[in-house]
Amino acid sequence: MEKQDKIFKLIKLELKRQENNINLIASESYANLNIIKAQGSILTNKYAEGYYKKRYYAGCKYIDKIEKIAINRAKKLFKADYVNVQPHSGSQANLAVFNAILKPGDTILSMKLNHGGHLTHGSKINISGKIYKTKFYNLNKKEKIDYNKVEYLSKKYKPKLIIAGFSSYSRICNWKIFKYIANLYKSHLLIDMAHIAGLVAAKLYPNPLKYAHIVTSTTHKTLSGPRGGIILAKGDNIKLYNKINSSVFPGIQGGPLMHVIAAKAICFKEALKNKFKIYQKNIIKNSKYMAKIFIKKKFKIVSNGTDTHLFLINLNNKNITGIKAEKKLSLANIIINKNCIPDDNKKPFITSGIRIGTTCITYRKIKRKYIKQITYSICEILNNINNYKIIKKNKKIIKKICKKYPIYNFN
Ligand code: DSN
Repeated sequence: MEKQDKIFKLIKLELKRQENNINLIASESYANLNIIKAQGSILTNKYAEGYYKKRYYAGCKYIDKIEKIAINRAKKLFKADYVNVQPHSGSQANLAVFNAILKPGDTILSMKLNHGGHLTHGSKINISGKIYKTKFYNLNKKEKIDYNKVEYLSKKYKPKLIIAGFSSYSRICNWKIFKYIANLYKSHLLIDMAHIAGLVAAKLYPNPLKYAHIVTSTTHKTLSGPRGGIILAKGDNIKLYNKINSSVFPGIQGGPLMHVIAAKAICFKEALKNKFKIYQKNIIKNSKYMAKIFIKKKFKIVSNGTDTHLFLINLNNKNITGIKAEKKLSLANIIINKNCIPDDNKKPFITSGIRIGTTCITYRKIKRKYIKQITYSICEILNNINNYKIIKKNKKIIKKICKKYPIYNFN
């Protein structure tokens, strides 16, 4: 008998790791088994470059149907008039939009990376910052978006594109103001809702489709689908939508990943259900609850709280770096990520903060008393960062909670 590829052994070990750890990474989620089934299906065999009924390959009869269903479900879910489900990731979705509406050297205005923005929004170390000029707005002293600065920079630099959206901002963003500023200075407005797409789908965060010319997203964060990207818009700007379609293919991508598009379709259907709304509501409830405990225990929360699935802890008053916190917590099976805080004086690989997200613990339906325990464990470890006895004690507690709340219930 042929020996099984060791990759399968590693997948099993990764499953065990996921089951035995409390995951508080704000950009991750667990996809349900139907999504995983579609993503692991024979659809991976099929080339389908092009779009519905206009493909560069034969044999796309069922592929066309699948992509159409995915698009229609996404339209219904987000109240969109235009959807492209082909971007392989959120980064590809953003790049496709830039490629459709900007010329090299044009100016983008976006949120500063260490104030909560994203690499693909014009950072120097990303292709977006190499092709386009970028100006950055920031948070104000209260650690909320400085809309005056957005206006000031828009007036000064007349950016061709303004980007709203973030990967570590915990508050409700006022899309209306962004729209007002974009209209005033004749900029395109792109809203990247990757982190909050699930909350938007559940109507718990203002829908950016009403305000932006174009919206991009991933499908695997709060939305809890397969890894991938989407582009959406509202209105009848067919010229713009055609430009975006050609920018995705043949502009920056080749064949769409049809197994992922099928999984996206399943995810959109799930997100239309009432139980998804309850799930998203609980994500926010749990996030607010944890943030409150941290504040009570004298931890400093950036923006002084949260309206969403995530929040940042500024560890400067505890004299710990983000990387140290990340490492020590992971020894107790608690997985978080180090994260820059506004105007961090430490490098992104060290950082002065950590980011906490509650999508995964909510998916596991972990009860409040255990969420309290997880938060207490984090506080105890961070307050006794070099005490291995405390780490060991909490690891036991965390493993028990994980066992009580399995993710997949495989046997
Ligand atoms: N890397 C993701 C995050 O962690 O927020 C965004 O792409």
